Amino acid sequence: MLTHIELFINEMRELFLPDEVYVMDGTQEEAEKLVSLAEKSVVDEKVVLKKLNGQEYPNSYYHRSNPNDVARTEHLTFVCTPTKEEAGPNNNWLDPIEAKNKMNSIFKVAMKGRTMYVIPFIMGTPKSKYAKNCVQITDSVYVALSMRVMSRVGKQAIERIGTSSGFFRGIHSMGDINPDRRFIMHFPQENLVMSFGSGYGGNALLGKKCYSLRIGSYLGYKEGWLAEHMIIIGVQAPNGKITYLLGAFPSACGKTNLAMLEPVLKGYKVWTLGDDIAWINIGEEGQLYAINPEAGFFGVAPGTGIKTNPIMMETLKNDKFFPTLFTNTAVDNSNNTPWWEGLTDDEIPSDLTDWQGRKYDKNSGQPAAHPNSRFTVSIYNCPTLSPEYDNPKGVPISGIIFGGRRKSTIPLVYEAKDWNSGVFTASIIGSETTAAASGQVGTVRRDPMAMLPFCGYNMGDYFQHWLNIGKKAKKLPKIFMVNWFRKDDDGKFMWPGFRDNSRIIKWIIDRIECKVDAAECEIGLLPKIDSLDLTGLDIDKEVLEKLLKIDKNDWKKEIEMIEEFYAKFGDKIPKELKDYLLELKNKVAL
Ligand code: SAT
Ligand code: MN
Repeated sequence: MLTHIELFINEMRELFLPDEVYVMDGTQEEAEKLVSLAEKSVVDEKVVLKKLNGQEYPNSYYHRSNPNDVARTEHLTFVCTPTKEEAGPNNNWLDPIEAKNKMNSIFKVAMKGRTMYVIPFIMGTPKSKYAKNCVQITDSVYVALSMRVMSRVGKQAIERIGTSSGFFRGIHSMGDINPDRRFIMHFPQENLVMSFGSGYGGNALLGKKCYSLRIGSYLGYKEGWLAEHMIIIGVQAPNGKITYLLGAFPSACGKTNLAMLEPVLKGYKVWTLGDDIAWINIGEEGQLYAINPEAGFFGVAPGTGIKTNPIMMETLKNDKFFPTLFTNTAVDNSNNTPWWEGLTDDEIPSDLTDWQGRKYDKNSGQPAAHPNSRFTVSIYNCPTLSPEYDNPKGVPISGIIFGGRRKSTIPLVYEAKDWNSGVFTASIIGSETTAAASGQVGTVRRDPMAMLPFCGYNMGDYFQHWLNIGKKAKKLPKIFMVNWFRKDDDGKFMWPGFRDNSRIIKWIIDRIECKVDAAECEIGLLPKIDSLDLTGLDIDKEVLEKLLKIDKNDWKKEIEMIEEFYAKFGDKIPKELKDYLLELKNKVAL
């Protein structure tokens, strides 16, 4: 009898009619073989991978994508639930039968002349009961190699699946990389994603946003856990005690930098467990435990440098894992290394090839690397990787930090009074758009829990699910909101940010340990200035007061925006959250 994996492979072979089928075993030898194949393959008129300078960047290869395929395409991403209401106003919706017919017709014969790669993989550490089994099909060797970095690919996944049919199925083909025929379709009820026409991370590495967040959040809703867009860190205090925290931030808020923070405070150290996704379960003693389902970082290159994130630079230069990929950065021809804006403070190298393969002209006014150019690197390369990263139980979570980029209104940090008001706080996250995101620069976009593009079901139900987790768990983490980006009247940042953010992390830990008092205000609990560790920081008391000030007029405007946002979800917004909003409205009206 054929196993369900074999049946799936046969079905895919008949649909796609590839010239060859290759099942990945996950070994280093295999990766070397696929890399050398990619060095000889031309896709979309470009060699798929080019070797970079191995002395500077060990195991590193360069990839250039089609210029039309450089980011997630949210308008072409669908959640195909039986009813539109289940997907909610936060998702594009298509009827599942219609969506499948559409995809099956564009998939037909799409791999003729190509190899079909079968990628068995596990999201999560193999011994964990929280880990999930998956199989992805793709016709891109670049995607296959990227999956090796980002997840646990190979035989162990096949063994774990055995004869069961209960694994995630991800079906991907590059097609002709035509943005008019590019679709990323999710079928949460069937544990299935179909993706066509893009090789970009979030569209094509189906274990990442598609499975670990959109499908994962739906599974969590059904099974009583949470799939979140969060970093996981362990903060070690001078006494050696490690406190595990989660952090959720919309894009362009320094999430990856926080995951690898080098605290300015003496004796503190941050251990990295994840920079993007956390799966949170109710574990021992009713406490929340988190695992990072991923095995690598798919990070934005521009802005990553020795000053902003030295740990990531070390990660990229580490030779532990094969391979590391750079996509759509520029290349410095003088030494065959990847280059991007913000890598160094020095002058721009004189002989650069830009991300589109052209000789770079410094005076063009354009960046040499694409603003969303990326590196794909194993988490095992990270020098601050927590020894607990592979713990099958995950790590016990004591605090959750939410944040956004706001020039006003939101104080530097505050604590929610309890779980439910924390859920409210997370549900109202807003962030100003930066040049890196599409749309108008500087407008506030609501992004609850930083999950708006990634929640695979109705966000109103998702809020209720968060409240329910609070009822089920016995020992809940404290919830905090931070805003590193407040500006003064001259438009200057008031808080130094970066490594100094460790001062706020310390306050958060002190609150978790009930070591310091806080001051109650309309929105929650604020630090008393003398309970912040400001050793070695030159900052005026007035500035700190402003950073921690609640301006009722700002909040009146904020509440109007929140009401507008909540209204989109109609009756689905839980009563608890509506009540909090009303209570807050009354408080700031006084
Ligand atoms: O590929 S990801 O979706 O993880 C990165 C992004 O575009 O946000
Ligand atoms: Mn992300």
